[in-house]
Amino acid sequence: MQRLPRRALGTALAGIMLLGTATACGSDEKAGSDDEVVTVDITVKDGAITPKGDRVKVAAGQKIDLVVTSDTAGSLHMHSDPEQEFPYDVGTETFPITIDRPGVIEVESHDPPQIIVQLEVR
Ligand SMILES: [Cu+2]
Repeated sequence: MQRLPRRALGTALAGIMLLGTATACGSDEKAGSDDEVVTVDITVKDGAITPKGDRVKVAAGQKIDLVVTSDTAGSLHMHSDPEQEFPYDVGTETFPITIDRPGVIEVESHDPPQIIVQLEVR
């Protein structure tokens, strides 16, 4: 007659332990800032480009999306090593880039001549 209650208690304890394990797993989420993508929005409209030389801080190796929305075709020029050019068309285009070395990298336009953003890489 005593065996039945003991089994019931064992089952109840096992159930609590399973619940504890599930909760621990569910709360194990990481938020790493270096894994985040930095988005730089660039607008070309009526011959004017914005931003006009803003500094954007990024980490070396961080993913950066240059998102260009333009009403005319043109190209961006990035003064990295090697230099890179990003031709864009009318509409919105995304250029994913990463910069491995610390320093200040300028993204500019040559027509009209203008520094758009300075990527401060640390
Ligand atoms: Cu240039």
